[in-house]
Amino acid sequence: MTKRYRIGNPIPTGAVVTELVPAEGPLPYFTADPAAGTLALALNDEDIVYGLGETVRGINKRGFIYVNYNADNPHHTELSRSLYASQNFLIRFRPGGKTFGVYFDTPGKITFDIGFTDYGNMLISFEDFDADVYIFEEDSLPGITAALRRLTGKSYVPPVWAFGFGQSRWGYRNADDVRAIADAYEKAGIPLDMIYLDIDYMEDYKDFTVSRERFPDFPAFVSEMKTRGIRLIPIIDAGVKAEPGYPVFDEGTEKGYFCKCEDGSDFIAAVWPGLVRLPDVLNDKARAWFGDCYAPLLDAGIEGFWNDMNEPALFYTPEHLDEVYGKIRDYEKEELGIRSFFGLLDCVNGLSNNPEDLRRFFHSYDGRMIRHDKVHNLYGFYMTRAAAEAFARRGIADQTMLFSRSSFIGMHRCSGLWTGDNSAFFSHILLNMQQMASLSMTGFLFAGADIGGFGGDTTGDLVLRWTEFGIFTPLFRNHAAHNTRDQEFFRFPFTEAFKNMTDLRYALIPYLFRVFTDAAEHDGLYMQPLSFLWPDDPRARGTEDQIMLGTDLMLAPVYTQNARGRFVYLPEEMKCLRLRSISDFDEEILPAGDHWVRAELAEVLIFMRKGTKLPLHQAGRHVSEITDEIIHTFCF
Ligand code: MIG
Repeated sequence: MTKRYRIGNPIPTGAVVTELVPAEGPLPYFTADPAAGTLALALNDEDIVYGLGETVRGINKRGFIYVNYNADNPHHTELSRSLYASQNFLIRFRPGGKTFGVYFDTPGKITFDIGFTDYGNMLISFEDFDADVYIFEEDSLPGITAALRRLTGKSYVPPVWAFGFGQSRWGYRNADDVRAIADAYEKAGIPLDMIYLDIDYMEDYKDFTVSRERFPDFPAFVSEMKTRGIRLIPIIDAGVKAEPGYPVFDEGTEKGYFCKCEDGSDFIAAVWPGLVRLPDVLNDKARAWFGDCYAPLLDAGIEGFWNDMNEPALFYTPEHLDEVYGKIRDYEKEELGIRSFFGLLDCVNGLSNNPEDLRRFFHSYDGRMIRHDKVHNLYGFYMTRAAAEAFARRGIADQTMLFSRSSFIGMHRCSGLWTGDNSAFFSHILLNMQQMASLSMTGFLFAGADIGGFGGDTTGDLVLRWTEFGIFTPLFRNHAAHNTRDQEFFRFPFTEAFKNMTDLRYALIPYLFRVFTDAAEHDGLYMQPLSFLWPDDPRARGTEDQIMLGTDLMLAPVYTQNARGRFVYLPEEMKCLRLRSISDFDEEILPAGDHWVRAELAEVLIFMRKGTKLPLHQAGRHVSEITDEIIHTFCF
């Protein structure tokens, strides 16, 4: 059963699709302190807290403090409280007791102190104490996540080719760079369905433009690549370059579709294109207009997009820059002591993504002008919704792949996400796995991380180990930042192993896509923690580095360097597959309990539950070449 309780007068978010009449009586479970703007919940020794989607740390969120306030955080570590997404959903899992879920429907900042200050207490603080609070009471953990989905809508299903492998890199500059990548993959015999175009494809970083110099005949190039079985996936940024004569800027300005300052003038910020305006995607008309701006790229044959910088990320605002210059001049007047040196450093470092800047602009939303920080967490969702709605108007929503960096519950209906700028850390393989579980809980099934790591110089073994997990994530993309070491699969001495893993992915796509569409259709999970299936097994409840794919397979990725295997806990008897390729593997039935399982660098582990059939299909170098023919079926 799901009940709604209203606190104050929340600004609508668009997350909920099933309207419920607010329940009578006080909010259960929590102790509210309206003066402090907090809700408190006691946690006992056994309690586990799940949810929050894309956040750092474990699947069990207990013991840390998270701030849901979407943030561009390219250097995130275990200490980062905010990432690109806000999924305000939690489950208090009380083994043997009353378990419930809760969703806080409000577009502003929320702080979740989940036993960080006091391990026995969860304290949720709202910047504005206005929210619709939904309480889910069901008799299982998957029942609770299904109830969230009934409230907020079914999950997005991309076209099947979106399950193919995509190669990306910030640094492919022109058509020849892209051709060279396609050639190298072809030569290595590694399947490839997509090459991503990062910001350098644009003319001066202007959204919806393509550089004529670097892509002389773009539509012809799109179709040339398509003939080779490869789709080009361009990036779209939130900021629109301020340049008279650029139609998107001119039209948006003329129609008043950009975010405004308090005095009614257009808000100005700076991102890659230099000075930009932000489309007011929260406004229905502006959103329809911005969505229609994708048309020229669709007309050129593009069938998929990734939306970036939509927290929104702001390098600086001219207004704040002036203040900083002023302060620097003040510092200049005195002799620079160590204190003032750090003051100076802070004030310069505070230029980007400054919280003050988020209070400088307004949206025309819900029939009034609303200051951005009050609805901050909605921006990425609504930018992406702009595109999805435009695709729906064209009748191509189900043929178009769409995913976004920033997100909020509700966006799961029309788009997927990637988890933003991770790093070439082995620990980020583990983070990827843990985030996948939490994201599935909140309805985001089409998700994945930058395989190999976005920031930093990766190593070949890291890319391979990460790929051995990535072949199971719906979004399967290798991506890296500019000025980092090349990390395409063909760059490393063990190219063969990458080919084998990617071939395995393709042979598994029919199975994986079926698990995915089943989860989407029945409000289930694509990946889930072991406790969702074995809630009464204390060892399964504590397992943070193994994950269920659907309900029948268990994954236990290797996420430490130089490991030649790992410990695995089996809640029941399972069949362990150790695969080097689609035709080279061994199988072993293992009893319930603890095992050290060998997994050499080029080997991936899959554990099957009893009664499972896992088919490998005849595949090729593209998703379109996968046939109904089954080359092998693993059975247990
Ligand atoms: O300021 O477009 O997360 O995937 O390669 C960085 C360049 C902007 C951030 C994205 C990343 C992308 C990069 N972008």
